[in-house]
Amino acid sequence: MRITGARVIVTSPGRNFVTLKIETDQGVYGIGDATLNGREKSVVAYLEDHVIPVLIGRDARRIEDIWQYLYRGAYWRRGPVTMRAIAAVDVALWDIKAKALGAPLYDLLGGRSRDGVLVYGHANGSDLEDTVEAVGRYIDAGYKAVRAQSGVPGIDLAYGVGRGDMYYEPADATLPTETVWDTRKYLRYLPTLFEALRKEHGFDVALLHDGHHRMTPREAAQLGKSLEPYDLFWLEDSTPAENQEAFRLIRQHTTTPLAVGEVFNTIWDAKDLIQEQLIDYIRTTIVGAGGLTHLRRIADFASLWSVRTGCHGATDLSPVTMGAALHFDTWVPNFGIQEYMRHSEETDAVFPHDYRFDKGMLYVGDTPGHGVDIDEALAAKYPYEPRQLPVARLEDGTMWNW
Ligand code: GCO
Ligand code: MG
Repeated sequence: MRITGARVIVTSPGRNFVTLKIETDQGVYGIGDATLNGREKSVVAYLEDHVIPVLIGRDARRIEDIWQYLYRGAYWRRGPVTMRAIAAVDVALWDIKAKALGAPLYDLLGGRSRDGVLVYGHANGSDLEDTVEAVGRYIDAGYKAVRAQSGVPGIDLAYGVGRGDMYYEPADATLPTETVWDTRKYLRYLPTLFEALRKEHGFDVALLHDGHHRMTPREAAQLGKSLEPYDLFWLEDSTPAENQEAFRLIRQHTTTPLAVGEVFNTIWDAKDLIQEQLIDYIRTTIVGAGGLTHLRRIADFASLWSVRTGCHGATDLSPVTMGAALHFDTWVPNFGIQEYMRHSEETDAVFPHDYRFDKGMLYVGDTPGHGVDIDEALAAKYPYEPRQLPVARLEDGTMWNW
């Protein structure tokens, strides 16, 4: 089965998405997501200039060999741009193989390990009361797990807050929005938020929180400790993880479960975190970490150390990644949870898909492949719109982590 063509489709039905479509001489095609939020065009160029030319004529069934060719052959390894381009090719090829065999993708991975996939939604509020209500709306909508982000008293504009409920979108402007940050205010406030959440909603619902790389390891340890009475499902990205050892300090001081990895690209970013059992959940996902071929490797390695998966699933990952991730989640033995931010209706229409939400779970259907397609005529009606992610500064103007 020869690859006869490959094209990049950029569309912006509410937000930007980059999609790779690979065609074969047997009429079967596959699609993969290559979206890198705020840096979309760099992946488009990488695919068009350096990847597509070497794909033409190759045997589409040789997924592993093509992965190794693109990874080793580039010489310049890893990085978000390279690994997203490889992910797009990899997912499109898995899609093709599964379609050609007439099987849903999870069957090629090893078959179903579960009926449905536990997901968590994003509740955002501008203050404590607002956030307690927002979490309530998710519980009413059937969610069993909810991530709670809240405005912090005394901080004007912080991450993930008060910009719409179900359709939160951080890439909100042509040039980066500047947000303000103060960790001491946040550390004082957050336990009061989770105390109120547990008081109002009880302990059955799983609650999660994202620190978005804002704390030092010591501060993260303090936060984890102060949240212990509220039984979090996880505390995510409490500190940056370029230095994997940083998590040792956090781990020594708290039993709050730790999750990290949405910005990781390969197993090398997570190796020490996993094998030293410094985290509980690994957040790498298909589009971020080189596709199913590499994510599967990370998950298998993680399973040796009782680390479970918790794939990134924000709206900047297209429905193509969501569909492929759900097939992965349906199979992976050490599954933890899947992030699920609903896409807009415009996005859903451009990417018809075979997955559905019911009572806090997502279910994939039995359509051959990963079950997500692209309506190219509709996609063409939404031209690219430059958008960038925000940045954060401390109150004195110092640049901080976002
Ligand atoms: C999450 C993330 C996102 C990111 C976004 C960046 O946990 O879902 O932190 O909200 O900020 O994916 O593009
Ligand atoms: Mg996050």
